[in-house]
Amino acid sequence: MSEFRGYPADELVDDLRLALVSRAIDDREIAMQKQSRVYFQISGAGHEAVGLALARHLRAGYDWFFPYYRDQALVLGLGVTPTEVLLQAVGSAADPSSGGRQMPSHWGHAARQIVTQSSPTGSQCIPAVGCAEAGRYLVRRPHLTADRGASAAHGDELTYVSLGEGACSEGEFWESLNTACNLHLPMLYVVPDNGFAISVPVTDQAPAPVHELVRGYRGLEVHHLDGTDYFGVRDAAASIVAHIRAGVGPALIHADVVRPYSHSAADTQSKYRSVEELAEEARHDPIDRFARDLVEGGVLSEAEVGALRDAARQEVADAASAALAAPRPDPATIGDHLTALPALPDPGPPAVGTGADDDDADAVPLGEAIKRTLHEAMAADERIRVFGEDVADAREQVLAGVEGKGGVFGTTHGLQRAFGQARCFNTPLSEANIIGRAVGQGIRGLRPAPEIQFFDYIWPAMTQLRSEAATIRWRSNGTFSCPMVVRIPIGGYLTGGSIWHSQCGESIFAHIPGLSIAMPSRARDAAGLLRYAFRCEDPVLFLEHKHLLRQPSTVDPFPPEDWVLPFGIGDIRRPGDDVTIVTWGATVARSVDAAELVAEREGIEAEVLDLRTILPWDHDLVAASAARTSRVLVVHEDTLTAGFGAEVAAWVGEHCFADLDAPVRRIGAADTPVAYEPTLERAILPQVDDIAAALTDLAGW
Ligand SMILES: Cc1ncc(C[n+]2csc(CCOP(=O)(O)OP(=O)(O)O)c2C)c(N)n1
Ligand SMILES: [Mg+2]
Repeated sequence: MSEFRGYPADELVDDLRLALVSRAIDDREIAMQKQSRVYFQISGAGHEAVGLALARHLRAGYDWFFPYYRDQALVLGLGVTPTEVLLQAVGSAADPSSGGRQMPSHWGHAARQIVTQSSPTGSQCIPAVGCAEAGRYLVRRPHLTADRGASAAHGDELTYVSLGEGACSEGEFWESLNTACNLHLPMLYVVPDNGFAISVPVTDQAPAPVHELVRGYRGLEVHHLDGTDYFGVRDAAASIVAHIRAGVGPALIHADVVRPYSHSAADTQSKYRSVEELAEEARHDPIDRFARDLVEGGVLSEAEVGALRDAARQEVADAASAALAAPRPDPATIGDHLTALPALPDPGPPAVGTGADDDDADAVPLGEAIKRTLHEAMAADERIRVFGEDVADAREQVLAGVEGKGGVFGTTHGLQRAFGQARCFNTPLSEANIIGRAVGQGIRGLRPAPEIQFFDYIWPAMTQLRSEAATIRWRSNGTFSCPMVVRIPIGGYLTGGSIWHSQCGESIFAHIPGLSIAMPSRARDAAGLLRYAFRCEDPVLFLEHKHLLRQPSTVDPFPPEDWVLPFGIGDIRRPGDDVTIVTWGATVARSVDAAELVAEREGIEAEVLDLRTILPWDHDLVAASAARTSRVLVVHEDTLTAGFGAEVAAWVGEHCFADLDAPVRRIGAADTPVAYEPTLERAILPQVDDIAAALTDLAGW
């Protein structure tokens, strides 16, 4: 028989074969885990039919994929081999998805555009949105693919994302739907519903099935399917996928499936599911049903199904042997692929001058320097897109008659007017949405520049920053990266800023491998560092101190366009031989003032070092200064306990001990939030007098 139910018989047989291979991989991994040759296991059992039926409508290396860990059959359908799957399970260096860094079933395959997967349930949804919108942007700008290394885009490509019914309780799923529907993005959401999230039944997740819950999302095509029925899914998916490829908008498939195996190797489902329930579920196994359909339809005999099953087991056994024989990762490589910062020389001071110069017609404060640099960078590189809350100027229909908003601090003013709404646009009020979309766009080779309106409100984006953006290069063993320049107004000294508009907290991000963090204190450096940030292939947090945006202490001649300041190069803001102050951000000017005060009052000459970037930071500059002064004071605005000063102090203690004549001192904010009333704010944040007193004390040792 050459055809059955409208499909070529060889395709059907091949899909049954892949389903059996997928199940055989689960069984083999479980056995290998018992032998300690695999260190974790999570199965795709019960989800095979839906994955393979969908794979027939999807195109590896053309569409983009953000799968869930139970999508083993789907990725096999997309051409990932059993050996590749098992290379990850055994943790081999040859594992194409992570080189032994990620646990099994964390898919990733660059050539097939299967994007490296993380573990937080639901966090894949918003990057998938970013990927889809990047495709729309790139298909209109093919020169960015040809000349700038962005990924190729196709007018009818789609982005696949899947998640379990349990993960649908995560807010990021809903935040992603907002944008998928609002922008009519070509996205296929697949929710295989096996009734459980580990042991939690779906009835504990939500008041209604997900296909009912999403009804308010205008423009979302919603389907509820039996995910154990290969033919039903394959039939329905034809028109669903055609709808998406036609550009009409996103679709969601809610597919009922089963979970014949426990959640993972760490779970025993007989602890919370009855014998009868499990037996009933076994009767709905999608592979048995598929095989039965093919036998009843005369495509295969029972014996042929048996032979396919045996062959699948043998193929997987051979793949397991190959995986076990493959090379182990080298512990010396653990630090590879964290970031790949471009190597550029220290440019020294710019030719136009180095100090504050209010008379210079081209002298600008920090905020203006950032704004100008954004204009300059966007004019030079069409991959850059600026987005966030309030960053646009105004609706296009009123733009000609109004001044334009351009951010709550005016830093992005005029970008929409100059470059159009495709390049500078507002987002929903959702920080995870902002950063997650940047992740997806960065993966496609764009240079997203998302803005978080206030550092105080960055926390909803923490999963996207820490678990997605910062880990993508490392977890994919260098196969994927997600460049982005996240601009974030930060800090206090605002007189009235209070808890919710004064937070610092850069130390929290300094604890995240994979990020870079810049925190300039003057206009010149802001321009040079921002230019460098846009040359980076990895996520950068660009911290713009709110108090400094218009401060005279930050004013510099605007440096020429080729003055690019690499990260990790500190600056001597005031030379001195008696005490070294290590600082950054808003406490640089306060430290310089304190140094002047004690110089005049007591003849103590303090050297003030501005780190300018804290990840990476300039160890050499600090060590050289400490060797001369023998006394080190670290000053920062962030709260004292576990502030970044603790890191600097510990490093100096460890590496410069022989040079020191006094203990390393630290000054930071009181370990409290920042208060609203000005005398309270002053008492909480480090002041010039606090720094001066510490200098006097240190110089006396
Ligand atoms: C944010 C987050 N919380 C918790 C976990 C631990 N965890 C892993 S899988 C899982 C259940 C997911 O259930 P569901 O989405 O229904 O997918 P299924 O395993 O049933 O396919 C949980 C709680 C996680 N990985 N991420
Ligand atoms: Mg589930």
